[in-house]
Amino acid sequence: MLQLYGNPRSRAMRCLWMLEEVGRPYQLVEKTTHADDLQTAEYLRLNPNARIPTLVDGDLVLWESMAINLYLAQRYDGPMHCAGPEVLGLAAQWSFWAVLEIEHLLLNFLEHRALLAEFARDPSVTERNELLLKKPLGVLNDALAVRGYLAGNSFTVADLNVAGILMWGKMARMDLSAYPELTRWLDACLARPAYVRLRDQARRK
Ligand SMILES: N[C@@H](CCC(=O)N[C@@H](CS)C(=O)NCC(=O)O)C(=O)O
Repeated sequence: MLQLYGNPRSRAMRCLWMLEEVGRPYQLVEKTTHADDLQTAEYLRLNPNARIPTLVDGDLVLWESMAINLYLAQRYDGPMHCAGPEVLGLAAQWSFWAVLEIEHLLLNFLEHRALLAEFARDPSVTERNELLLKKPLGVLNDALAVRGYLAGNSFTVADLNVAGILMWGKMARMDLSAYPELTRWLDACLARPAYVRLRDQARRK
């Protein structure tokens, strides 16, 4: 059975979301981000970066959340399967783009808006990051104005990988009103039953 190491309050959430969309049986092996959970000889053999998530599928061990999701999309038939090289290319494009252009800025924004202890929050960081995000979020908004989803007319792993990062903006209550197409699309992605199920499970814990 597929095994995913991680927890839903981390980047493993986007892989759990993908696993739920794919609908194959899997086991979540709970790992926190604490060093004593990750810096063990056993886990370092799976992921020498000592980070989560990690996917184990038989003899294959994969780390990097975006790669895990692109793999799962190719591995199984069904609605999340990339229908052709164009969809796969677009999914890779948007996944790399999201990691390189928005992930760090959004995580940093979330930390300084909500995650850090009050005394450690710096409003100048959120202000700066909001400004730096204007260009990439504009690019995303414009792409979504042309077609409803990132790699065609239906939800694919491209949408999941980008929305799996943009959900941090929602969590941080970032004002996204300047990006109406993005907002419409993000709300549709985050209303998917697979995501809602996981989010509700995580809230109950
Ligand atoms: N680029 C990696 C980043 C993985 C990552 O940084 N995971 C965090 C949790 S969200 C982690 O394991 N942190 C523990 C640490 O850095 O010590 C991915 O997308 O999988």
